[in-house]
Amino acid sequence: MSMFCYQCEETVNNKGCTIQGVCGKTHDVADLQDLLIYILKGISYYSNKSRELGIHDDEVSSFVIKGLFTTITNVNFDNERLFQLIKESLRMRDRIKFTFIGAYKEKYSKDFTENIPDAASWDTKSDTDIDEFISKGKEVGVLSEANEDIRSLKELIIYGLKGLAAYTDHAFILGEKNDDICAFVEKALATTLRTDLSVDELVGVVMETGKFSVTAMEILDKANTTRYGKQEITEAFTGTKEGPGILISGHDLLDLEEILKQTEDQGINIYTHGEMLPALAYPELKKYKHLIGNYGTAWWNQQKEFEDFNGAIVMTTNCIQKPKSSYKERIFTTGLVAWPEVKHIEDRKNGDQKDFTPVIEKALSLGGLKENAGKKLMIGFSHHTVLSLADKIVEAVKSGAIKRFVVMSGCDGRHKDRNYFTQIAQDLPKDNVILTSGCAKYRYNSLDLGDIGGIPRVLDAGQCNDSYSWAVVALKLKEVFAVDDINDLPISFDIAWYEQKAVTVLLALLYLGFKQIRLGPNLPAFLSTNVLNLLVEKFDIKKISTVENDLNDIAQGK
Ligand code: SF4
Ligand code: SF3
Repeated sequence: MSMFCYQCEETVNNKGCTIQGVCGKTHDVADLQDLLIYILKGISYYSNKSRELGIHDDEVSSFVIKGLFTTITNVNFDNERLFQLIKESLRMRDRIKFTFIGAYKEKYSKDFTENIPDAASWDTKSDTDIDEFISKGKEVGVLSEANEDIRSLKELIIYGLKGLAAYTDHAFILGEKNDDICAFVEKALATTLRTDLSVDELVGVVMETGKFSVTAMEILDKANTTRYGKQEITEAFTGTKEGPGILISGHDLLDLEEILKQTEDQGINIYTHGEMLPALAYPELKKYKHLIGNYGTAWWNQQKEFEDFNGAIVMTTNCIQKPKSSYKERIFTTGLVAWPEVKHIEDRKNGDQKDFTPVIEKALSLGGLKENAGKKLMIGFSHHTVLSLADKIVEAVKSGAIKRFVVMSGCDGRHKDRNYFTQIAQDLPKDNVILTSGCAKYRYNSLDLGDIGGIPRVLDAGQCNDSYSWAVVALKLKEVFAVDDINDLPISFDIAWYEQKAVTVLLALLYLGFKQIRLGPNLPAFLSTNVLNLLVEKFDIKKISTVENDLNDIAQGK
């Protein structure tokens, strides 16, 4: 076994990637990511202790958030960047360690003598030797926890934290800071180093991860709407216009905004891809006339779609796949995304914008795209929009015109069995409304599923983090219909998962008390039999079944 990773839905045989990742992650990258997570735990050990003394360090906390985000599926595939990041993590750990040791001595007039976990004390012998890091990574990876159930719960926490960190990072970038989230992340990471915790105690941390997942989605929602306004119902164009183009993928709206500003009046058309589609519904982004529309579908189609897009491409967050030689020269990464030998647009310095000049020059040099008609996609149904239609929706529910809402949020992926979600969308009774968000929607958002009295049968709230909207809407419906239990509402869940942000969304839903969630195509490989039984017992969670069975269950209110 040269590596071990089972954090995403496409892991080999739904057990684990052991030679190299299905995602394209080499075993070296996997080991380096394992070491990075380990050092983040060590940082958190000191950070958490410092917080107990009333001290925290914002820079260290932001580093932990970015470090977690870096290890999400399909973000960073670059050994060299990870090597530098681990060295930086050791510096950050020293920094918070000295702060803590000094503060401790000052408070108690004695030295701190507690047994320090290896994650907080291990150091490199030579900081030029990547192999030393790789072999340490092998030693401290997922399987270093021998107890299968404890490992399962700890990894469930860590994967939840990764997604939560991604949302938090996006919010922080837009100026929406929240130290409570950082304090929790550090506490939870430090907890995963403990060897004395029971299953029940770890389940408690899992639930708390759900609670802070809600907070992270909430602050990101606030950050997005404060800067870009509330989403508006928008007909998104999905064709192409003649002329040079830039395609922006991923989740980072600020990157998109800066590209829009830097390309104004340059004759370049800007297109969204994958999870960037909802950007077309925000007033402060759609006001740019050269933001033309959306090109392509979900991340896993990118090799074909990017090859066909004769323009420059920018990956702002996950999910990048191995770039084909046909477009390797015209794809760029930025932020935490990295692929070896792919040009990287460096971070903002001193509050300036990123410099997207290389992307712009590349787009202008390529000759451009041809005119191509495309159909329109209806987007912009965040909680603000949906609640503004509340009277109409409540009336439709009361009259029986809408019988049920089916939340089908989440991720898309390449497995053929994900056709299940297309079939469910097609075969649901015509009085059911699909609530979606995340890239899962590409399985059905171009089908003509019609509307119910002017309410489209697919309501798209936006990116995966906008699943938050469905929680807000459900809580509103609970109030309007005066039901005691949120599970008494006519809402079913059919969630598609792939990477760790979907784990975060799932934990948020569980924290909010939603039960009978169907999840698929596979249940996470990192859930041990006992942990899965526990989730089934507590939340009645289940794997998606056949289309026929699940439609039957949905019809019976499950
Ligand atoms: Fe395998 Fe998924 Fe891990 Fe990649 S992220 S190595 S595909 S489990
Ligand atoms: Fe999609 Fe990667 Fe998860 Fe943000 S872009 S939902 S898979």
